[in-house]
Amino acid sequence: MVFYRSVSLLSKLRNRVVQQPSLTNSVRWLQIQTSSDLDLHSQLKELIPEQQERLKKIKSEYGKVQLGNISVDMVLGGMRGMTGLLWETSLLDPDEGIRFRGLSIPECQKVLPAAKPGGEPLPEGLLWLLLTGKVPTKEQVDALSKELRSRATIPDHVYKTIDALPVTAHPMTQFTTGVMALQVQSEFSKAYEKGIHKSKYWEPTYEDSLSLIAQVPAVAAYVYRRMYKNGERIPMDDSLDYGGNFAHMLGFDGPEMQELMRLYVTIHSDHEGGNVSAHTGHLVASALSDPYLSFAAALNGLAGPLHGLANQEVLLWIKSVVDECGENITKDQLKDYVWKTLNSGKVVPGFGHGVLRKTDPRYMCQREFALKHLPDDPLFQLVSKLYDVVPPILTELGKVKNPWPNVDAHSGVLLNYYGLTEARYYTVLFGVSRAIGICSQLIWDRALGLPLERPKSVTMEWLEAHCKKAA
Ligand code: NMX
Ligand code: MLT
Repeated sequence: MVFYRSVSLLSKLRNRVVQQPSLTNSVRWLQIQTSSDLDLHSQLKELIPEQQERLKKIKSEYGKVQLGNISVDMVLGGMRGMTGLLWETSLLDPDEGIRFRGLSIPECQKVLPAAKPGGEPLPEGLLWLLLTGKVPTKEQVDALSKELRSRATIPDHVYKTIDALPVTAHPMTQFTTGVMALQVQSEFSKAYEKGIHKSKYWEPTYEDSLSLIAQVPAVAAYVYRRMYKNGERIPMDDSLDYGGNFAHMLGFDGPEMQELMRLYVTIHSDHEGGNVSAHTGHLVASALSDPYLSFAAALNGLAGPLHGLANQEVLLWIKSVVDECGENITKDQLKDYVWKTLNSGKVVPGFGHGVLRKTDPRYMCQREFALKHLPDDPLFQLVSKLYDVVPPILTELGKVKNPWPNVDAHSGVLLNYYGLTEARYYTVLFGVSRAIGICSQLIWDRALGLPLERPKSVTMEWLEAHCKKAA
């Protein structure tokens, strides 16, 4: 059934490609596969030479084509708008939002296999899509779920390493420490020590990446259980998929929470290459640091309040609104609270974006989930009121480029509704999800032989002298 629905949507997508040439490059890959191609590794092996040739051709034919001019504003403004990275797995449009290998979130919800008819996409399906550019069948996704389960055992030293930290340490510190402890098993670093040929780098990177993706939910769940549930670990359930198992190991077995986790992990996985976590992972990996080292570095960027920590900040902020004004706060009271936040020199968490200029589609699909499953929840209603109240205020400030909500504005109230109320933990969930996007691209980084990243920096003195000369 999922298969036939997918075929019909794919044919609609292909028709659209004819009308929108900009989509051609990513969607041209889309195929429905036969259920006999169950092995992801051999699929990749087949795809890599073709993509290596493609990159070679781009370099030789278009190497000198200009992609834009770099202005002083860009250098001083956090490199906004400066195209400087190759990132194959997803592309962000400022107005339309993210596309994973050419597919928008609503399209992924339609074509990626689900745990139940009409359900949310399975993150393993997204991993397959990101790695191969192809929409997997349910059989392929089931095979990948099984493979991830087979790689998910956590060595005992990882728990002991986390246990060495105070239980009050921030969950992101504990999680990243666990990821660093996993690094001792890196196949890539062992192979490099033995002198592996560069043409083979992608193979141990693939091994490390799949193992890392398989293991992060159990490490993350341990951090949660250690901090909030007396350290009682819940073993994996072999009958469950990736997202369902993650919810289960955290201690949530309700079917709606499992569906939420599948959606959550899918939509947080990848957001093209320039965001702080993805860019950090990519940069560190460009030194041929293995996937564990690179992903741990990415997590440290995700732990910042302007990036992934914003999901924690949003729920804490919403709870502070409720503490001060109650759940039935009026829009006028809410406006006053927003101004109070801004006037105290803080940002309104969950609003704004470095690239997006409209409401984040990841916000919208979480809103749809809430409308379906928890329309009467008071905190969801508060989030809806914020959607009306905050954008005009941020617009009035006159400097905010995007007044609309981002992904983090919504996730907390959904998790809170199902009993995952500990806001300080939320960024860890984001981190688990981001392993899928960052590691998928890392495999391609090594397969395509992408070089060490090393942009040029300049001093203010250099800028002054250069600009005077140019004036
Ligand atoms: N509340 C208050 N001020 C804001 C906000 C906001 N939500 N968003 C932007 N501004 C300010 C920003 O601080 C800057 O002020 P100043 O010139 O005084 O330094 C000015 O508006 C211009 O910033 P922009 O160019 O609009 O945004 P930028 O690309 O620099 O930053 C964010 C993007 C996401 C860091 C920023 O919008 C923000 O701080 N948002 C709140 C935190 C947040 O939700 N982060 C999560 C992003 C998504 N994620 O998961 O990573
Ligand atoms: C992300 O998902 O990484 C955030 O939306 C931030 C970004 O894209 O810059």
